[in-house]
Amino acid sequence: MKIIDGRELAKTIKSEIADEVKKYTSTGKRRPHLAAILVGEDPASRVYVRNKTRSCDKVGFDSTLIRKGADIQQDELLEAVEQLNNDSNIDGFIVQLPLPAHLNEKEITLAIDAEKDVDGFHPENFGKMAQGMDTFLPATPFGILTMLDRYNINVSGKNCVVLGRSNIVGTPISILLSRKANPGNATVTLCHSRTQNLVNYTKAADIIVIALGKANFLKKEMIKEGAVVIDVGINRIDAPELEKGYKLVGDADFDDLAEKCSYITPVPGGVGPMTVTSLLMNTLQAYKKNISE
Ligand code: L34
Repeated sequence: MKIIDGRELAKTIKSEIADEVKKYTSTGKRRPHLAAILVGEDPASRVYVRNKTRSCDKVGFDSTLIRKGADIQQDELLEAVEQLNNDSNIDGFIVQLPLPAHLNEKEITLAIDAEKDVDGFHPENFGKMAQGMDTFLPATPFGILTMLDRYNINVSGKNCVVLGRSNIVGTPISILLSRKANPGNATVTLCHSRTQNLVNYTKAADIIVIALGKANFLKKEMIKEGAVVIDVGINRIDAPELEKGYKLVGDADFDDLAEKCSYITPVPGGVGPMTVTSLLMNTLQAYKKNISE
């Protein structure tokens, strides 16, 4: 079994991004600029957004973090989005999800200027993605494609099973893996909570992408020998013996699967860091377009 080291790969790609940024800034161009809106105090979201702003520093981007209270009203949040849409210093921005339940996530996503939507969540960008047009790919799926690509894992013609149909992971990665592209050209099955006889699908899979949010769900009995396991889940489970009081585990039972799979992504240190890196890639793409206009 080989580990797909997302942390290491993220480092490599960040240094590539940093080199590219230097090429521009050394000729007097401004730096790329990413902004993030974080609503409320969700501990996981705070960590993710912090990782994003720190990574901006590392690659030579400017970053702006806009924090709003959990009780912010829809109108106010829409106004904050509008401000970023109109701010010509900002190349791209994100609204970290999930939002508190009283807010309308869909309306917020629609309000983001598609040209600044470095998450690739706006339906205009999602539609372009589905049709194979040039656009921002959603960060987590983009990170997964990059891992498969850089580890030379052959996807074409393979049976890929995606577990989970969220708008930000399961649905887009199933589209991307089946597209006529590289990596792509897979035969994809999208499984979800209503899927019957799930194990029949997972056992037939050459590549499994699991994004369910269920700690240690995937076990060795459920996969075939030599399968590739891409674990998107990040679950906090109680660990009173640790100072933090919790530890992170994926949706795949890493120790159980280790012997049987050919490749696996660890949690932490797998898909998560690649999500962050992919957001930087999208921001760099937006920046390049902006400075050439
Ligand atoms: N708008 N909301 C928007 N865009 C996104 O792309 C996201 N996503 C997902 C949740 N909400 C979002 C993220 O940023 C998931 N996600 C994300 C980002 C970073 C990490 C994980 C998920 C990450 O850095 N993970 C580390 C450890 C994190 C920890 O210590 O808790 C890892 O090694 O997996």
